[in-house]
Amino acid sequence: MGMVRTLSGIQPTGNLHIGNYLGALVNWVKLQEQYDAYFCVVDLHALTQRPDPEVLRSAVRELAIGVLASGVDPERSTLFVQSQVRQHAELAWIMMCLTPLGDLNRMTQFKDKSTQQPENINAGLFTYPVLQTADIALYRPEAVPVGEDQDQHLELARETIRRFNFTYGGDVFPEPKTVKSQAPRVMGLDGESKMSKSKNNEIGLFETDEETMKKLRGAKTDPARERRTDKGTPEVCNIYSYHGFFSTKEQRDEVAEGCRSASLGCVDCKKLLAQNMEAVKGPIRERAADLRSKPGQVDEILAAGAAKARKTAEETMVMVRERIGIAGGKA
Ligand code: AQP
Repeated sequence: MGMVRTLSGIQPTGNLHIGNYLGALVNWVKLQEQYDAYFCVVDLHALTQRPDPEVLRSAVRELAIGVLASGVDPERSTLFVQSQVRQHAELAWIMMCLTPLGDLNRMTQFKDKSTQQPENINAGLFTYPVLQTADIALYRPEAVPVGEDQDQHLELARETIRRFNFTYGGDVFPEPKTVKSQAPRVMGLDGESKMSKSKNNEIGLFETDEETMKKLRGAKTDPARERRTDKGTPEVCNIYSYHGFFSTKEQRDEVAEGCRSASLGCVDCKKLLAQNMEAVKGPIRERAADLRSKPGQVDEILAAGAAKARKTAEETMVMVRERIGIAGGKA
């Protein structure tokens, strides 16, 4: 029996941050060991922000480099760019005809994005979750790893997939279950919203430790610690939550104790964090630099990934077209 399939995507909308790394990439690297894994750079989704074409082209490449440098292995996983597989757009239209407007009206990400880009509230922003449904359905995965921010979209995808199976009699699509990572919602440096490429609250995966420390200096901590001698509560401090991902148990205990007793100042707490983050980010940055020096190799990986993805996607589309009665099915 073949391996169970998984699929996930990531948007080329800016620099990768530690929220993407902890919430998605760490999980992808683990999943590729047990699953037939498809990972996709979703450039069609990025069009909702109307990026400059050159900026988009280089963001796609940079993102692919970041994914590879984080440990996604092209020998084990299929890494590809969404726009290189035309079937995504085809299935999106079919899924759109199965998605009630009312369901899309409930999507909170649309409301957030409309506030973020009030001058460009385009239809793509509204139908974004339907393209995401198509991205998933096309590969018929049983498991989809995402952060908490994508829960609502995943639920919508499952409902639409159920509706397709019910309407067209079938077993074309399995219902994908959500796979949560160890860090489903990494908060931004503001401590108020999730870390996000577009919110200017992120720690970049490729940043040096000096750059990270500079950002950490201004980051929100426990508001009770106004002065160096104030005692704090680590559980309410965003910086302490980052220690949870990057520091050892022993270090975390020391930080917690130092915060409660005020024997450790916020600056030293942040320095330790920056140092531990660097131990993770440094090797990733080096691998990324190496990949940047070999653009041909990255192109080859993406071309091979797209060829494999197209084959799987077309197998699905032949079944779909046949079921719904349009040209290009087996019948
Ligand atoms: N803060 C986060 N904590 C945990 N997981 C996160 N993810 C994103 N932010 C966090 C997960 O990363 C994967 C890829 O995300 P994406 O870039 O495709 O989508 P996004 O959620 O739109 O990411 P951003 O950074 O917030 O981008 P913008 O600002 O462009 O919208 C997903 O699995 C996501 O859950």
